[in-house]
Amino acid sequence: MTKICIGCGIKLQNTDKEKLGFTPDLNNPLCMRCFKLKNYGILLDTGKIQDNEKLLLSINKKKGLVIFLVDFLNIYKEAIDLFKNIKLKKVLVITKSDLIPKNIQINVLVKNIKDIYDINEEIIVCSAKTKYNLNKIQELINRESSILFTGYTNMGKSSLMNTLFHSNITVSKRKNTTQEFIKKVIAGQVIYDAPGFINEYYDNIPKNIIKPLTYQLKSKYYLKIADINISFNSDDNITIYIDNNINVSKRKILEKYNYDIVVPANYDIVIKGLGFIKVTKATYMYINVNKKLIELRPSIIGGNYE
Ligand SMILES: Nc1nc2c(ncn2[C@@H]2O[C@H](COP(=O)(O)OP(=O)(O)OP(=O)(O)O)[C@@H](O)[C@H]2O)c(=O)[nH]1
Ligand SMILES: [Mg+2]
Repeated sequence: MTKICIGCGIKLQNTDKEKLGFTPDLNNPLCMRCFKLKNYGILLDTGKIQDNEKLLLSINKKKGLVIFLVDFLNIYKEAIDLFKNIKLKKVLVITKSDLIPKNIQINVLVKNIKDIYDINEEIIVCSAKTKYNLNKIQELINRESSILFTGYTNMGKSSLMNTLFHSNITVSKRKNTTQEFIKKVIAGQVIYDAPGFINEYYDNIPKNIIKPLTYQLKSKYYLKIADINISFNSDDNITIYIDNNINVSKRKILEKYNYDIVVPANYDIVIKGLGFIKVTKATYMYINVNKKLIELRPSIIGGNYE
């Protein structure tokens, strides 16, 4: 009988150390990759890279309710488009609510996201870590015979599965942790954890609540955020929502940039995978990252929508 790794869903094998699914003993519940990831945080192998199109097709072939996860810092058009491309009954879950700054009103945030991205489905904000609102997720689940958790990699699908169903799926800050669909049958109910969709954006997982950083910018200054240089042509207060472990510094005179764009008042500049910057006054922005990594949107934090 085929044995499956309980950590990532891959087929176990004891013949080739170099290949995925290896374990020296087929009686082990975990493949070597999960064993090392879980116990030592060591990544032996990046794992199978998912094909987003195929993944979407297999999800759309399933039945029941889809729970699509996205965290507060990773809300951007591609993620929402992916959600919209799911043909089954679905809810959008904003996870890791423990990271959301205290000044943000959750109901305002949800309303803004619905309006800006034109979402008709229910949105639930929750945290696997603090268990905030997990009762709401549980209520939805109780009404269904089949449930599937999906979303981009690292959004916390497996963490939520583990908290809700006391399962032992491998969770890590590395991309692609879950390798295959993991099926659980609990009291006749079928529950799937899915491998994450992949992207090539920044990859950052904050550990603690985000403290917004406000800067009073003068046009001759620029900000260095991780490896990103960004400057504006107006004097304004901007607020940055990113992991507070990322270095942010104010510097003089921006030498190089490769993208410039007009940013309307009360807009967010989303840096995909990292977070976003809210500007209050209309401005011109100069930035040294690839255009693909940037999205502009009306601010999800108050602003016009307050
Ligand atoms: N602060 C916080 N971190 C969380 C929460 N849920 C998950 N995480 C962290 O997010 C990271 C990714 O979690 P996973 O559960 O492995 O994410 P996944 O969506 O299953 O990822 P893939 O299997 O790669 O698709 C880990 O570092 C978790 O500790 C949460 O509610 N709060
Ligand atoms: Mg997972």
